Amino acid sequence: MTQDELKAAVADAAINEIEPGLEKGTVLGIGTGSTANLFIDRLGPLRDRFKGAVASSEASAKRLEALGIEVFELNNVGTVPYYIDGADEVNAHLHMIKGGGAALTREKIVAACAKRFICIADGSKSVATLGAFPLPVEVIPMARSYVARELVALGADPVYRQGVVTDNGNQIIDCYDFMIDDPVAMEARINAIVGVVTNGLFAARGADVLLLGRAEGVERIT
Ligand code: ABF
Repeated sequence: MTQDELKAAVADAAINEIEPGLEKGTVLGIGTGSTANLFIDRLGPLRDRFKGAVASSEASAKRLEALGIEVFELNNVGTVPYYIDGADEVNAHLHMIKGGGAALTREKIVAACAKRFICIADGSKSVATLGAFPLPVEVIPMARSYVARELVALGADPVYRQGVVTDNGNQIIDCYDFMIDDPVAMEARINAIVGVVTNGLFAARGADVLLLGRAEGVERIT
């Protein structure tokens, strides 16, 4: 199977996971990226079965609206029963690196408001130790150099992601050569640097369910 076919398989599996719980008043939390896009596309035909969605990016909001799915502001919704999103890497504890698409902060906020986080990923995203994928850190622009120096002190090789402005008007630093043995501690440590908005470690609040696409089928890990 190709990577795209594996992504499609986990998007189907996520629909199966949430469909029994859909009610007229349900507002879903929806992520960002190519795997999340395949999930969004499958929600279109179900749009009359639930109320709408909260999106973790402007791009996902547009895609949802194009399918006739109403997009709500998180502040007007409170909690969502499910947050469905992809990942750049995921380990056996369902800790993740996210933010390759620069949407990490909104993703983390919607995830924080979700009763269940369903991570959908093809098998290539499964790793023993997080960090081969460069860890994104969203920073307030004027703090970029300071934060980069602090990241060097933590052992990372920080690289400014040129030309990228987040939906929040901030910048992204990617941390290379940074294998992460304790994702919960490192997430907190990086977030404590002044000028960091958030980092792409999703460990303090990891996923509750991982739907992992493998050639032999979709593995469901909790
Ligand atoms: C979002 O999309 C991000 O957190 C992650 O960076 C990315 C995964 O993208 P894809 O599904 O395209 O691999 O979930």
